[in-house]
Amino acid sequence: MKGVLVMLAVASLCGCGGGGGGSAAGPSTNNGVNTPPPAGGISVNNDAFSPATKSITAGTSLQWAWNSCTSGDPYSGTGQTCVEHSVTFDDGSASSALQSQGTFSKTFNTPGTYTYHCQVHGTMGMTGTITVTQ
Ligand SMILES: [Cu+2]
Repeated sequence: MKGVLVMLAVASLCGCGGGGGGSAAGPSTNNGVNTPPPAGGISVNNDAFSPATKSITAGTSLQWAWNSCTSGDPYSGTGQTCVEHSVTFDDGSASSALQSQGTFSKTFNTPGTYTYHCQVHGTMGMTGTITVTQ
């Protein structure tokens, strides 16, 4: 029984075009890959986390998914642009990179209230709160 071709990983959904540019604050232009958040996940939109507040039980792994690519630059109005955002925890615990697409996951094992913000837009109100209960 030969000839059974094992499907090569179709997992290469890589849109890997953009290098993500160096400047910390500027939007980066690339092919625009948005990632829908999984059920129960959080969408990283331009200037807002959605939902901004979330309650989970201890041991839950949460995923943030970047949806910051738009067909028009949200600031200048033209072009395809993906804006860089971060999920940065106020307590200094593990956080995402400053990135314009992709995902970030974190598991919360200890009950408490965890606040986070975007490095770039936190002062504009791009903040979130995770409440972890037993
Ligand atoms: Cu941001």
